[in-house]
Amino acid sequence: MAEREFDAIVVGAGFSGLYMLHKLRGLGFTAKVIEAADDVGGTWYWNRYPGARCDIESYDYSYSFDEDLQQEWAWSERYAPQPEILRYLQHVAERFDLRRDIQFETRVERAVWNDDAKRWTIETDRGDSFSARFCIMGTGCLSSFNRPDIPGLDDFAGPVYLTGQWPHEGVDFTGQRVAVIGTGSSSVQSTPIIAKQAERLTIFQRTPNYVVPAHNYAIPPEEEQAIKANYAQLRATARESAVGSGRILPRTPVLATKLDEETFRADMERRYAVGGLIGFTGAYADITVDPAAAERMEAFIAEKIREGVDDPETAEKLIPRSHHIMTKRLCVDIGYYENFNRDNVELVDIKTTPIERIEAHGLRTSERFYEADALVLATGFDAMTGSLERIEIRGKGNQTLAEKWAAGPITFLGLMSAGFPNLFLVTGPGSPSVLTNMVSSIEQHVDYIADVMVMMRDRGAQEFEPLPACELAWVEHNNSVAATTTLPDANSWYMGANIPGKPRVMLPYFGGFPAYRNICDEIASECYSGFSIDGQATACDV
Ligand code: NA7
Repeated sequence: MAEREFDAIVVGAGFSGLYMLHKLRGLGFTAKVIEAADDVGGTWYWNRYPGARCDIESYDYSYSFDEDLQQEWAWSERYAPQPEILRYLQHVAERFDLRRDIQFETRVERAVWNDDAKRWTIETDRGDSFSARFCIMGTGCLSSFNRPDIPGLDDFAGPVYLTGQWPHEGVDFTGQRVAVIGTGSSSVQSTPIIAKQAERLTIFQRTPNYVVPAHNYAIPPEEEQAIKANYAQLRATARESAVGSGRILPRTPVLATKLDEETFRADMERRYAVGGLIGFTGAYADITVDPAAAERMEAFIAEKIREGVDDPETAEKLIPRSHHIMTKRLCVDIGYYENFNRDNVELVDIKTTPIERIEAHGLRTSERFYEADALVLATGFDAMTGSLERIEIRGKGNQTLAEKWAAGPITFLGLMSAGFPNLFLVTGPGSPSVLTNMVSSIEQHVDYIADVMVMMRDRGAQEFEPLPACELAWVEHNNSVAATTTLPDANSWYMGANIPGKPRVMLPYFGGFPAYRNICDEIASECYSGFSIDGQATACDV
């Protein structure tokens, strides 16, 4: 079969793939994006469950690369709902005429490195074969859905909905008894809306999460104008923020453990009033390193739960006890706790009374049977590595990426893996990605990848990859940074602990966005030290 040739094949047409395509075109590279869905959007195409919205503020969670775009686009709410983010990405695709280089409804099945030609051959489920010097994975960090292996799941007679693959026509739960499994962000966002429709809603909780209020609102014109007048400042703040956000509430300069009770409470109330990730992330320097600091914050949240939930038994079930705050991603809610005050909502603690089996008309726990007409799985994702390992990516020596990563992902900077030349991972494992505003991280990676490609073109080089010793040093550095925190103790998707059999390693880099960016920039300024070009460790000879 004739191969179609490009400088780059980009996999995925979400935030990463769209910007990558635009960037490459601007630099004179030929590129094609392959996308499994029938439209752009990535995460925001698939996650259409009721209440789906971003937990980063809308003016932050948007591209910064084009001044006219950021000035012209108006976000309606503090936290943009999924349909609006999808419309934004559709607008971007049209504005920059991106669709003509995107092949939709096509899944990349295989990417094989040809060491003679120094090119990738990329094959799809439609029988296409593309040849490209570079293969760029914009496959997303939370895109491989985790369908849990619960006995009897296939016996359920009613519809089974996955939050991450929600039907595009929507779902009407009116008059139905609905069971939801999972209590992460997707459940926290969707269940208050499902409860308003359903006759009965039963939420099956394995682990309660820390949930903070969104305090969402419609953005008034004065606020929009003020943000846009200072957009450059907001973006600069984002670049210097540990989590890549421009509107983060600054860190309290005193450790949580050192504040007297009155000051601590006042500070937490102030943060609670702001709400969202921006109110709490990085609030105190000791929060992720000293369990005593975390416990102070946790006690405050527990009080809020007890205040907000009428039934004391339900409130106690909702208070997290098995992990420290911030060791899993905080959930940002609109009406989650109040939802449990409704007569038609029930919480089942499946840690105490596990689901034994799913039957045709409901779920049987060790305690009793719960009838259900519809089942919602809000059970998360095989995060960061899942979508990469599901593609057969074969590098040098015919090794697959999944084989190389059998004991956990090995990358340099979360960008590349040795033995897989010219294969770039946008926000791959080992980069800060999911611990940041994803759009900030995506833009940083896309710009970096494009710079490498320009450098290669200028040098007439064909092959770029990390040195094995350097990537191992990076993995060690990532692990040692994580080891200074309480994060490795939690059964989180950051640790791969939500997927049975997945190696337990810290997936994102916890060193913070500015530190990470500085390391990347320093490496680039040293002619990409830590990488090899055409088989030679790099040297500043051009
Ligand atoms: P999450 O946050 O991974 O939540 C998944 C939930 O599903 C969580 O409560 C899990 O419990 C639960 N789960 C997973 N597998 C099972 C099984 N087998 N049985 C019972 N319960 C299960 O995914 P979300 O989609 O909500 O959010 C993902 C990210 O998207 C979020 O962090 C934001 O960044 C946006 P567990 O906690 O593992 O005990």
